[in-house]
Amino acid sequence: MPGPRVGERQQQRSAGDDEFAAAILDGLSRPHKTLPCRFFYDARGSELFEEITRLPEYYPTRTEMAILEQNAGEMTRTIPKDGVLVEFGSGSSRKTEILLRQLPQLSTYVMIDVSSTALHEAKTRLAARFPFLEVLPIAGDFSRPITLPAHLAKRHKTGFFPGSTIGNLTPSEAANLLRVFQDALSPGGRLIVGVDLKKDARTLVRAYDDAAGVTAAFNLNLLARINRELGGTFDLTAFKHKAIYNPREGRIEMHLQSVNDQVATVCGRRFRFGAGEQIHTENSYKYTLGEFEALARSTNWLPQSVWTDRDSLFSVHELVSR
Ligand code: AVJ
Repeated sequence: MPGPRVGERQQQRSAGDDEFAAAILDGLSRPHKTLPCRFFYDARGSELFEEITRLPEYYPTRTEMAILEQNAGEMTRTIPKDGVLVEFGSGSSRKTEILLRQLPQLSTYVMIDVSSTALHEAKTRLAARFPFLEVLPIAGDFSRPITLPAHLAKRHKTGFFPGSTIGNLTPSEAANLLRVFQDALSPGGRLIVGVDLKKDARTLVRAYDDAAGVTAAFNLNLLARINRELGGTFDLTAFKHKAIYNPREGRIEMHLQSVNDQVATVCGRRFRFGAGEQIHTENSYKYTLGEFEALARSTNWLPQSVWTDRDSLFSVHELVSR
């Protein structure tokens, strides 16, 4: 495959650009067009996601925060003094702070994130708030096998993976990720993981198709990003945001639907979209408590405790190594 052509408006190139271009061209070349949801989070996309977390319809963030606030003591009770907290995809580390407040003696917090800006900001804030805590940022993709610094090898490790990010993966990909975490946290690791729960389809769909149109803007920003970074020619007014609940798969799906027959160019390649044709941009899997526990057991984790809110909207699971 020829390398992506550098658009005239493109000023800077980095290693990530080629990966972005390759993934987009691959997704748009398939019979059922797809775009990977990990590319939602450029600067604008991250801003829009922050806005989503404050929407009245988007219950997961505030519900999970409340579950963490109410149960942080129990969640952290088995973490020893010289223990290590490892967060996968730490972002702003706001949820972690709830746990850290219960852990005045914790020695080390390892934060793994693709965004070095997010890592730097969070490290600065946490260093000021928790002066005795060793904060170790690791820039990278948490889904790749992770090697932690050698001095942590024998220390007890608790992984933290909130936000139901695990829901973006298919159940079999999620199982693989749980194995990657198990390897990174061994021997004797423990994992605190946030998982969105199955509930009525109406509540689910509204959380992904809000009245203010923020989720629509978030979804469409993917095309805007392709236009900005890959010299794309997508007409943003000719695609509509769709969110549906697929009960057979147990997932919310987001799509971008072409309003009419049209062509868009990306990296000098032309892609045709029929009227009504959809680009599948995200899956967000929902689990019952039992389904997630079974998934965890299939990977050798042992479900130990689970915390939910009174309306059973969201769950936080504690898994231990067996
Ligand atoms: C960050 C993956 C948990 O699936 O709820 C929010 C992303 N997409 N609204 C989710 C998202 C649309 C979110 N996660």
